[in-house]
Order: sequence, then structure tokens, then C-alpha cells
Amino acid sequence: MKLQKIILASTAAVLAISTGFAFAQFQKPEDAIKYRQSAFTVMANSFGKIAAVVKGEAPYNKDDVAKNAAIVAMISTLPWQAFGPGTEGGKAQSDVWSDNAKFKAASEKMQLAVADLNKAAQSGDLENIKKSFSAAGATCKGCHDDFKKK
Ligand code: ASC
Repeated sequence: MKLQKIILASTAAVLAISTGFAFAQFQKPEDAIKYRQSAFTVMANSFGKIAAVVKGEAPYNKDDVAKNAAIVAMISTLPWQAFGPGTEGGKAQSDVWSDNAKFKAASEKMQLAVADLNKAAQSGDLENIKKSFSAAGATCKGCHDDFKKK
């Protein structure tokens, strides 16, 4: 097997295993809160770098935007497993748990939107990047309005 194939295969195996076990487990609620806030922090950092380009405050560099969009898309899959039962707190409103179906739907909408942004960023079409960035930003804001403490 070529090295790249081996790496891909082992990554897939690790992901498959950790999705089923370690990912969703936290010793204490504070650990879950720290995990999800850290994921949002990393996501916001990369999203903010793309924002600067979209707003014309930073020059467009295809590789940088592609890298940051890939980070956002990847990390967007992570926080949700850290909103399990008994992990109330941090900046989350209680509606996350009392209206969990709506929260889950909002989280899925965001993941789809940032996957779109990532697709546009990889292809390097700035107009598409701008459009999908703004759609993605709206999904962030929508969820914050409904589920994040002010
Ligand atoms: C960001 C960031 C968010 C979203 C949101 C969009 O850059 O950190 O949470 O955009 O403000 O409305």
C-alpha cells in the first residue's frame, strides 16, 4: 500500500473508532463545555480570517481561504457531541436541551452551509465564496440568536 493510502485507511479507522467511543465521553460537564467552546473558538478564528477577505480588509489568497474553510468545515462537526445531557452551562441557553430537535436542526444547517463554503473555497471562485460565506454566517447567527446566552 502506498503511504498515502495507509494514512487514509488508518485515519478512517481512528475516526470510526473514536466516533463510537472516546469522542462523546467527558469526565465532567466542565470538560464538555471546554471542548465545545474550544471548537467554536478555533472555528471562529478561521471563519474570521475568511471574513476579512470577504469584507475586502485582507487580500484574497486562494490557499489561505481554502485552508481556513477546510478547518471550519472539519471543526464544525465536533462541538455537538459535547452538548450531551447534564452538560448545561457555559454560554448555552437551556433551550439547547429543552428544544434539542431544533438545536440539532440548526447545527446541521450550519454544517451544510460551511461545507458549501468549503466547496467554494477549494474551487477558488471568490464570488461563490462571498455568497456561501454570507449564508454560513447567517446560520451561525441564527443559532446564536436562539441558543446562545447574550
Ligand atoms: C464570526 C463568528 C461568528 C459568526 C457570526 C455570524 O466570525 O465568530 O460567531 O461570524 O457572528 O453572524
